[in-house]
Parts: sequence; structure tokens; C-alpha cells
Amino acid sequence: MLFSKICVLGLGYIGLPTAAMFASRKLSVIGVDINKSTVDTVNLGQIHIVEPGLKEVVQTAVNKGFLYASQTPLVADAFLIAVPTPIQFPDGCDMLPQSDLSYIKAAIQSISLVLKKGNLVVIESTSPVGTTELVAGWLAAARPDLTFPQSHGSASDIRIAYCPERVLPGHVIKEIVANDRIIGGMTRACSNLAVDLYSVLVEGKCHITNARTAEMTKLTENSCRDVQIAFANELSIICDELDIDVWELISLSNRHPRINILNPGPGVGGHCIAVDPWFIISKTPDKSPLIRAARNVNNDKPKWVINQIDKALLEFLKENPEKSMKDIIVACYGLTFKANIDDLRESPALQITTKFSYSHQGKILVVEPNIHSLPGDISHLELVTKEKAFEVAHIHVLLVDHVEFETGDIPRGKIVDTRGVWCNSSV
Ligand code: SAJ
Repeated sequence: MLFSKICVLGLGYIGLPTAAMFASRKLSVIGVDINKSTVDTVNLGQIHIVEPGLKEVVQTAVNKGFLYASQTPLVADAFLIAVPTPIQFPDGCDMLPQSDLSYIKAAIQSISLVLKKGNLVVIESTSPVGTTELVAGWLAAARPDLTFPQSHGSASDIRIAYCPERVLPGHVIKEIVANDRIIGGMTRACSNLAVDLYSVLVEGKCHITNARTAEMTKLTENSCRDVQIAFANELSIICDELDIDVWELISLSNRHPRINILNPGPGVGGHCIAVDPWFIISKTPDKSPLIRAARNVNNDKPKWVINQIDKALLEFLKENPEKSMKDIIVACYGLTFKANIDDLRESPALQITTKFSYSHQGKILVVEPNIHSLPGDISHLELVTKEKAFEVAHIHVLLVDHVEFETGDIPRGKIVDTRGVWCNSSV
């Protein structure tokens, strides 16, 4: 085998499964994270994130000695960078968000100390176009004793490639093996070496391209989904205005052989689709009006949902003149960013519940079968079972299509259904 030891930097939602899965193929893997408690957790064979099937893979890999976590990188044959690349939103409202590459820079700095001739460096973190070239420049500056692809082409001592992760949270263990990979080497020799590495694990096809195209492929995939969801979200607002059931409309339109409209919802959440389009927009602001408009449509959807709840409150008061606003009990169903997970990051459902709780004078109940306690801003609200909420709430706001809400009865009372679970006359 060309690779016997690899180092994965960043033990988060992507890095930890990647490290553990390579270790499951009997590669010796050093998982590196700056967070001591993450390192300690992994070395105990445990995990700090929720991902079905991951715990077992980590436990086995650690117990068999193939996975070891550390706060600093060690000498290895290949280095995979899977650290966060957050977007910073500046205060001025007309300023575009900027990507923060400081975690990548710090990771590169740390591996430059142990880098040796023949090493492969792969960036997996979602990044703006041009990042791989930047990384190559940082490494060359840190290690003038080694040669790099930007100056020595295919004969370089160090090979560098960009290979984006494309796994769906909740299905990572399956998709990390099954999905095709895009391999963007800085030279053909870089790509070939990266294919050799991923072939240890990946059963999908490895498609070779250059680094810039590979970077843009990842951003394109998530921006494409964002634009498509924005179309569905815009349709839901138009249909409400025109008194049409959007679910029936989409289901009928999707009977056309070349139409496949996605599902509207309360907005787009998570740490990928709501973020990645900005990497394109901030690089090419004058050339990306459609991607930007889609981002705005999806970003504004939670506000529209809150208006719908306010409308339902007023209707309820009109129908029940003996009641006042503070008598109305509202139940919010689901807090996570999508169905059947426990991840609250960038969740529109959480945003809606939190914002609504600032204005509503009456009681708010929350039903979220995937968590045990409510997060900080809404910890004063009541976390209850679906049955309890059905029994006492006057207004029912469906925010996430968890399987628990899709089965069984539909609540009595007024319903605001953002996911088409209870109010849906599709064919
Ligand atoms: N959503 C809708 N309507 C839909 C589909 C999704 O409102 O029809 C919402 C979801 O509720 C959620 C958000 O969009 O709030 C994102 O969910 P998702 O399931 O579409 O995607 P993620 O963020 O969990 O994972 C995406 C995936 N990208 C694509 O499908 C193109 C995954 O393959 C990527 O690896 C991941 O981003 C990532 O890490 O970039």
C-alpha cells in the first residue's frame, strides 16, 4: 500500500468519520483536533457528535489501534484537512460576507513542521475558489527546503489536491464509501496520488479535474440546491396569496417528465447549503444575482412563517372573542434544521421559535423528540410530548417533518404547516 499512515486535521462532522473510516480499512490514522476534550473523547473510543453508525466505527478503530487522536500532527504519508471554513457576516448591511480561512492556515502551519518529501496534502473543507493555490503558497513559504507543484509541476516533492466532502449528514458512513469523489490535483501527479489514497476507501468513482474546478464543483452543488429550494419557497408564498395548496401544485407539476420541484419549508438550515453560496457571491458579486436572490428568499422565509403564525393568532382571537392573546397556547413541532436528526445549527425552526417567543404573550410549547433539553434562548419554554401539545395547544406550528409527526393523528385547532405534513392535498 502507498499509504500506511495518514493524518486527518479537524475531528468534526467530516474529519472524524473520514479518519475512522480510513482506520477501518487498516490504515494507521492520526486524528488531530485543537480541542483537548475532542481528542480525549476519541481516544476513549467515543464520539462528540451525532451520526448514525459512527460510534461503532470509532470504537473499533481505537480499540484495534488504527485510530489515535492528538492535538498536534505527527509525521505521516498524507494529510487531509477537514477544518471549518466559516463565513463572517460584517456589520454593515451592504457589505458581503467573507470567508474565514484562518483554521486552514493554522492547520497548514502545523503540518508544515512535519511535512516530508513524497507527502500528499488534501483539502476537504468547503472553500472559495483559489484556496488550494493559497495553501500551496503558504506551504512553500514555510518549507523552502521542499519543492511544490506551483513551481516544479509533476516533479514536486509535495503533492497537493482539493477533494471536497459531499456526504449528507445522517448518512455519512454509507455515503463516504458510496459517493463519487471529485479529485482536483494541482498537477496530474497530485490527482493520481489523491486517487490512490481515496481508492482505499471509496467505492464510487473518482473523477479527476483541476483544483479550481473541484473547489467550484462543491460550491455549485450546494448553491444549486439552495436555488431550487428557494424556488419552492417562493412558490409557497405565491400559493398562499392565491389560495392554492402548494403541495398539490408541486405534486402535479412534478408529473411532468422534466420537472422536479423540491419541497418548501420554513427556510434553509444547516452549515452547508445556507453558507456555501456566499463563497461564490463574495468572489463574483456582480456575476451572481440569481444565487444571491435565492439566498435572500430562503433567508427571509422564517420571517414569513412568523407572519403566518401572527395571522393565525388574530384569526383565533376573532373566532374566540372571550379570549385574549395571553390565553393562546402555541405549540411548535420540531427545532432541528431538518428531519430526524438532532442538529440545531443554523436551524430556521429554532430561529422561528426563538423570535416568536420574544413577541407572544401566551404560553409556547415545544415538541422535539430528538433532544432532551431546550437550548439557551428558549430554555424558559416547555418541552412536551406531541400528545400533550395536541391536547392543550390552540395553534399548532409544524416546523420539521420528523417521522413522529408524519404518523398518527392530526391536531385539532389552527395549523400552520410549513412542511406539508398535516395540510397537504397532494395527489
Ligand atoms: N430543504 C428544504 N427543502 C428540500 C430539501 C431541503 O427546505 O426539498 C432544507 C432542509 O430542511 C435543510 C436544508 O434544506 O434545512 C439543507 O438540507 P439538505 O438535506 O438539503 O442538505 P444538508 O445541508 O444536510 O447537506 C448538504 C448536501 N448537499 C447536497 O445535497 C447538494 C450534502 O451532500 C453535502 O455534503 C452537505 O450539504 C455539505 O456538507 O456540504
